[in-house]
Amino acid sequence: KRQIRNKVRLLQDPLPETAKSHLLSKEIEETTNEQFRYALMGLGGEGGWQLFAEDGLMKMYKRELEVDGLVCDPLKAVHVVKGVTAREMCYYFFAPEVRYEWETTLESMNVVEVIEKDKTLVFHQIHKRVWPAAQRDALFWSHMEQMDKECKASGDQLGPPVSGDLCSTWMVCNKSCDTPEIPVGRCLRVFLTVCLVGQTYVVGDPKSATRDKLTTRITYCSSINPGGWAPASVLRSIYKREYPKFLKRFTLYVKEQTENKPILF
Ligand code: 18C
Repeated sequence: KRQIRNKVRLLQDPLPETAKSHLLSKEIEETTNEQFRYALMGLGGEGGWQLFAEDGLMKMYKRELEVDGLVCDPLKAVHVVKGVTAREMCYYFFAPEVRYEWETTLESMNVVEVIEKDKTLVFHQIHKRVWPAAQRDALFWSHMEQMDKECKASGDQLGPPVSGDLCSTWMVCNKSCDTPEIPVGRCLRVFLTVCLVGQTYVVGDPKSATRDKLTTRITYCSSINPGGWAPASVLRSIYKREYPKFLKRFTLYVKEQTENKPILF
């Protein structure tokens, strides 16, 4: 009898916010911590990372990987951006209000669940179609968190040396999920694991710092399974064009948005 009552409750009433957050919270915490360690891991050794794009301080690496004949090359990119903080970078990467302003692959984007306001959301996105492949959509949770505690434990630093002391670390982690149920329609659903880690270095006292004293080191990692047929050559050329375009556009966008605003540490 209780089982039936529970079923009725699940079908008729939305779960309270805390209960919903509980269902995914373990996966979110574990994936976020795992992606954080993965992001800060070096690029040398047996990882097999190949540099495929470079522009000033931005460097992008990939590993060639095919799963069931589909190109799923993992990507790791590092960049150094002056005048912005890690928290600002993460805020603009996470916030649905501004996504259309920097994300050029979008056709539509909706927040389909609020797990925790301003911290953990579930997004459904439909991306622009690339001929001759089918259009893609993505359903994923996105979680933003300050990572300072763990940062102290890691000695790894990717990219060129920067001046100042490390004073704050933030990250956003995005990962595909299968709830709430959103029909795929005519799209093929991609499976993604993406993270953006920012580490802010400050010269002098952070309390009195001006933007010229700030540098943020960014590490962006992405692993996308296209979820169905797509020609390898088309995919690799999209990859080569879209990732550098995204990171350059996004970092420039955050610089422009923040330059006349108070610093958000
Ligand atoms: O991380 C980024 N954005 C976040 C917020 O949107 C989020 C999104 C992840 C992107 C999912 C990619 C979905 C497929 C995209 C289709 C390609 C559209 C190209 C349109 C060109 C006009 O984490 C920034 C993401 C930067 C995206 C770079 C492109 C990734 C290419 C991956 C290819 C896999 C999809 C297969 C498409 C098949 C086409 C032949």
